[in-house]
This record gives sequence, structure tokens and C-alpha cells, in this order.
Amino acid sequence: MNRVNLFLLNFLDVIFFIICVTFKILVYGRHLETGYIKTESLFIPTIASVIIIVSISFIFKTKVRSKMLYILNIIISSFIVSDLIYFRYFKDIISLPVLISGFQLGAVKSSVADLMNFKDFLYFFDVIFIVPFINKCVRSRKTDISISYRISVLVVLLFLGVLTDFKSFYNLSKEQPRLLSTMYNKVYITRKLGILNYHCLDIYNSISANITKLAPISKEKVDTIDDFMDKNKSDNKNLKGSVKGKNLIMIQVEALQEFVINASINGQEITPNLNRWVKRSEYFDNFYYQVAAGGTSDAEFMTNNSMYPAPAGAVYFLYSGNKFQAMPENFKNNGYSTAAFHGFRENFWNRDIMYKRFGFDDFYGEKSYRQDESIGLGLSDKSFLNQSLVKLNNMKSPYYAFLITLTSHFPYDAVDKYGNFDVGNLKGSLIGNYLQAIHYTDEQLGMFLDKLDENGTLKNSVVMLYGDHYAIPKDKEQQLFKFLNMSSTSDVNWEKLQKVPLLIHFPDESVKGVNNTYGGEMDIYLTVCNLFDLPGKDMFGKDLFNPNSQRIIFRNGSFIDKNYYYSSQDDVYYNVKTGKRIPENSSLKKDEEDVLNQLGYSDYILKHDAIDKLDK
Ligand code: GP9
Ligand code: MN
Repeated sequence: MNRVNLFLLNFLDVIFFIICVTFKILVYGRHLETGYIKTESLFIPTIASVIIIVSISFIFKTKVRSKMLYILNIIISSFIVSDLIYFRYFKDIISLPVLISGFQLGAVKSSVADLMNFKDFLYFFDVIFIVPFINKCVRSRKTDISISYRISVLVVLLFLGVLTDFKSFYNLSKEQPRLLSTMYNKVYITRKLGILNYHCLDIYNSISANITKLAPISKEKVDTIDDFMDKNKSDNKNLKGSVKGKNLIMIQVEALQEFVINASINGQEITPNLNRWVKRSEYFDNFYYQVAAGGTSDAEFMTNNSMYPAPAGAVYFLYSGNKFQAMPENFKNNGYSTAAFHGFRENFWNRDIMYKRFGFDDFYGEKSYRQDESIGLGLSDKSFLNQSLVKLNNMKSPYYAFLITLTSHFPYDAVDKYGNFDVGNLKGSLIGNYLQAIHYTDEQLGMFLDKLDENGTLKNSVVMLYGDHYAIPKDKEQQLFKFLNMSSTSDVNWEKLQKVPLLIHFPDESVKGVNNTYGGEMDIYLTVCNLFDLPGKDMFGKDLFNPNSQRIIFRNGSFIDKNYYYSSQDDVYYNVKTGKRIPENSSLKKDEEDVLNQLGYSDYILKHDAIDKLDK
């Protein structure tokens, strides 16, 4: 048998592993590809990471080596498919903290099923139909390669792999100084280094973050954060204490995305009731969601704490032991009774634990409601809101009531129960199902607000209503652009659609109209502190009625204001009005630096449980 055949027979499993796994990772990379980061740039770091894995397999004899590579191939393919499903909904990459937090979407079987694609299973084609055959050939060899040969191959491959991979990491660390240590943008890392390098870095950072937690708090760091907080106060000129002593009814609406407000289909308003209440309220039409991996829980965390979501995973799981200075506790310290209302499982998103941490007197969860009508995930908004009306009326005034709706939850597949809202030729599509779902929820919200109006509650209460996050995920962007007749499907136009409505209804409707201030969920708490004259110290975000900036910061380091949008996913700046890409300049670079500083301060407080160490 000639030398080539012998070589092939000896190492066919290794050669196939390198080719196949590299190919799979590059194919996966195409799902993340953008106009600015091409998959080709992934080849070097990917092949380097694969060769490092292969080099380690040479520690073992052929039989064990082939088995190890087979198992690793299955694990890597499983990670790729899981990352694909996760990216389609969360526009992010799974991280160890997310796995620790529990893949919340998993609780919604239909969501995961709806995000899966038959083609995803092609990632397992080789491990099912080809590798077993290759391994049989390789294991049929009577003789094995010598240990000295194995060690020399291991050393050479490891050296080449590590050297090449180090260069890729080094280049990225120069291009984005804080990215590798903070991982504030996991998509960008994966686009640049590939999924293997990303997950290895994630595991390393997660372990080192837990070790960092044990390190003593740095006084210098706390002083720097204190300085920022001192500058970040609201000047409270407008509407300070204007509703002091009134009740606050805060309604977080599941997947209420801004594009449906005042929109119609076939001449019918999608949200006629909200459109009516928008006219009677202060309506913020440039209000963005800022959630990250924590989904709905991120929205409520930001609203009640004015702190950013965790860089990976959900605060509600990773930092459930922390101290907070949350809105409920603030209200309670100022004579209010407080309660949270949500008709779903109390432990979903670890709410029962976290709401105690936030200082809510009561949490009315699934067990507090008659489960008399289920739509989608659980208790219908109709039943939830009707039963909540009774609970609200029994609360001691003044009170802060925080309600979270449920029915309009992805993938909006309970279409037979949403009522008969005709979506025409959109019927059966994700956006068509969504419009039916949100039309149903709008009807229930209209009933709820009208009843509060009729029974006089609104004369003595402020209502704040907002959407928790987007409804239409990125992989269905074409459906949304088509519905909105938007020809230009640019990144900027997509970003400008990532808004949710915020309406604030005042008791005497003295304050109403469209407010174009650029804001987000991070700004709700400081706005409440100004309106209700509550202490508003050591908070990020701004007061929407006295804004000290028009910038909205997102967890992945991106930001938008009335002039510019910075996409950290591509490290690209845009002019918001023209949609055109613009070169970085010193002022934009300074903004980017400031954004990363603020995210870093918030992360430091979370990681070191340091909220009560500030201002000392
Ligand atoms: C479940 C509901 C959904 O309680 O809040 O959470 P989400 O999946 O949207 O994060
Ligand atoms: Mn949600």
C-alpha cells in the first residue's frame, strides 16, 4: 500500500474532522454575515481553533482519538444548531450565563419549534451517515502509530494552531480593546473569531468573572462610578412632583412593538384602543427597548432599577442574591403599597425571588388568579386584566402596581383564540399572526383602561404603558419591511423599527401630546422619580421630561440618538436621517467610549453587588 493511502487510512478521521467542522462553522458564519464582515475573514481563526482541538486528540491512540473526534463533532454541531435557533430570536449568541439562566424560550415549546428550520439538521448529516464509516476503516488498522509520532504531531499542530489563533485574538483586541474581556458584543466576536473561539472565550470569561466577584471592591472604581452618578442627576425643572401622592399603574405589554400604533391593515386599525389612549396621554414615539439575553425580565429589571441588563445571561438569575435600590422599595419608603401582577408561573424568570429583592409587598402570580381562560403561554390577557382590576381596587392608596401581560407572546400561534381580526393575505404568516394577537391584547387593554376610567381610579392615578421588546425577530425582517412598504431594508431602518410605545396618562390629562425625546426602558425610573418626587440617586438613564441627552445605549455597545446610530455588531456609524454610513470621528469615538464606560459601571455594580457601596 503506497505511503499516501497509508497516511490517509491512518488519519482519515482527523482529515475529515478538520474539513467538515471547519466547513460547518463557516456555513454557520454566513448566518451572521453582514455587508461589513465577510465569512472569508473567519477561515483563519476557524481552522486554527479546529487544529488546536485535533492536536489534543493525538494524545490518544487511534481508536480513542476517532471516538473523541466523533463526540466533539456532535457537540460542535449541537452548539451550532442551538446558536442558530437562539440567534433567530434573540439576535445574540448563547453564552454560559444564558445556559445557567435557563434557556427561557425553552419553556415555550412552540417558540423553539417555530424557530427551527429543517435545514438545521444537515449539520448532523456527516455524523450520522459518513463518520461511522470512516471510523470503521480507521479502526480496522491492525497497527497503531507510535507514541513518539503522536507527540510530535501534537506539538507541531498545537504550536501552529495556537500561534495562528493568538494572532486573530490579538488583532481583535487591538481593533476593539474591551471586547474580549467584557464580551459586550458576542455576535461581533463570533463573526471575527468563529463559534469555537467564541465559546472557549465565553467559558474562560465566565469562570474568571466568578473569580473576580471574590476580589475586593476597588475604591478607585467606586469613586469613578460615584462621579458619574453625581453628574447623571435630573435637573427636575419640568413636572417635578407634579403627581406626588398619586397611584402609579405601570403596564408592561408583551411584545408590543411601536410600528402597530396608529397603523391599519385593510382599513382597520390594529390597536384602536391604544390609539385612543395615546391621544389622551404623553406619547413617546422615539422610545426603544433595551433588552438583551434576559428578554422580558431585562425590561422589568431596567424599568424598576435603571441599571443595564447583564452582559450575558439574565440578571434575574445571575444576580438574584444582590441588593438593589428598586422602584418598589423607593415607593414603599415613601408611604406607598406596592404589588406586581403577572398571570404566569411565579418562578418564570425567577420573578418570585427577584420581586422580593426589589421590595414589592405582594406578587400576584399564577396561583393568585383563576386560570379560567388560557391563550398561548397561559392565562389570557382578558381574564388576567379583569381579575387584576379587582385586586387593584383592594390596594391601599397610594400604590405602585406593576402589571405584565402575556397573551401576545411569540410565535403568536393561538390564532383561533385571538378573535376575528382580518389580516387579509398576511393570514398564516408570523406578522399576520402577530397583528391578530396584538389586536386581541389591545382590546383587553382598552377594556381595562376604560373600566379604570369609569370607576374613577384614573382621577387619582398615573398610567404608564410600554412594550417590553420587539415582536418581529430579525430573521423575519422582510415580512415587516413589506408590511410597512419600506423599500430600503438598511440596518438603520431596521434599527429604527426597534421601538416600543411608551404612553404616560396623567390624572387630569394636563400633559399630553407626542414627545419625540429619544429614550428607552432605562429612563423610566428616573422619570418616575421626578414626577412623584422620589429620591433618584445612583441611577443610569435619564428623566424623559428633563433629558440630559438624546442617546439610547444598548447592551451590546450600540447606541442611537436623533443624529447617529452606531452598530457595534459591525463597528459602523450611520447618519440616522440619511441612513448612510459615516466615518468615525473624535466626537463619535468619545460617545462610544462613554457608552462602554456606562455599561462597564453597571456591570461592575452587578458583579460586585456594590449598589450600597456608592456614595459612601
Ligand atoms: C413569561 C413572559 C415571557 O412570564 O414574561 O417572557 P419572554 O419570553 O418574553 O422573555
Ligand atoms: Mn416578553
